[in-house]
Amino acid sequence: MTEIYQNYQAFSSDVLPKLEQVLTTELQRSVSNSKLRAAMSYTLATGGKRFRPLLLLTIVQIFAPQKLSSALKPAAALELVHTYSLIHDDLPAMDNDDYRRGKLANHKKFGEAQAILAGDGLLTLAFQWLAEADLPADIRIQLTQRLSQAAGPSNMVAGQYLDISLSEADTQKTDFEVLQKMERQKTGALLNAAITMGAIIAKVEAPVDKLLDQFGWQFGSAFQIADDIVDAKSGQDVTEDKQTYVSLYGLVDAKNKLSQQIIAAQQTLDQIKVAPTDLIASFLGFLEA
Ligand code: GRG
Repeated sequence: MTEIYQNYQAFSSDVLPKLEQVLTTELQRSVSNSKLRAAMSYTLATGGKRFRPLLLLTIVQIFAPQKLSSALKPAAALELVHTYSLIHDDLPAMDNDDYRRGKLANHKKFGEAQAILAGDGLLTLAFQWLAEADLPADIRIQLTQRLSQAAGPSNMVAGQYLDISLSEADTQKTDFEVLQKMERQKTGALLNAAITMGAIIAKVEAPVDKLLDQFGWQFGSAFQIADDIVDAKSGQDVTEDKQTYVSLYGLVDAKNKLSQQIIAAQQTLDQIKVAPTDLIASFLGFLEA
């Protein structure tokens, strides 16, 4: 029987253990080298919020709850890509961070070459899991297209490339458009993919699919501003030459921008009349500063 959830809390506490189960058992099944598997599962298991898979599963729950169990593997694939990006982002050649989520970064725990390979393994495995998902072939092709487009050289990789170029450039301030493009590619695209992959699985039709796509970008933008505000409040990234919404506008204006983005995203959801969107609107609550 398909569950009807009263609120986001009830939904996530039911679905999260199922997602964790898929991540653990599928990783065990897919990676035979136990040392490589340990390096891959280390960052996967160290306290991520699982935002992206939860977004995907929430969309499926709203529009096609009977497909929730077959959406678990694509949702897990999304978390693999996110985890790879964090491992590679922490490397000395990139952001050079020794810690992630309060624990040693992957390369500090396992060594640099091992961390590169753990990231490579996670990224590649994500597409294996998409190909293996218990979904029709046309849906699996669409999911593959969407995830590779979001994670690859037209979005996340390009965003990271631009970020590194900006950090290395000897200029004072990045202008707003460049910062927005970088963050849209680097962070927004994968969050948008979480929502639109959910819509693909649930076979959401026009015009609602377009509204969800729009919501995905708005959510991604709000997420990034919220992340910059959290970093600034905790003293991270403010002394470096890194450009963020806070370094560009100051804390007060960044908070105003965040509020505007949250309102715009909620207005997009309000246009979706075919299904109640409260579960997905709950995600906006997590971003409020
Ligand atoms: C290496 C190609 C490549 C890309 C890396 C995503 C990314 C690009 C870098 C991460 C840098 C960063 C901290 C960006 C800000 C937004 C972001 C992705 C925050 C972390 O996401 P959360 O809050 O993380 O969902 P958890 O820890 O909950 O999984």
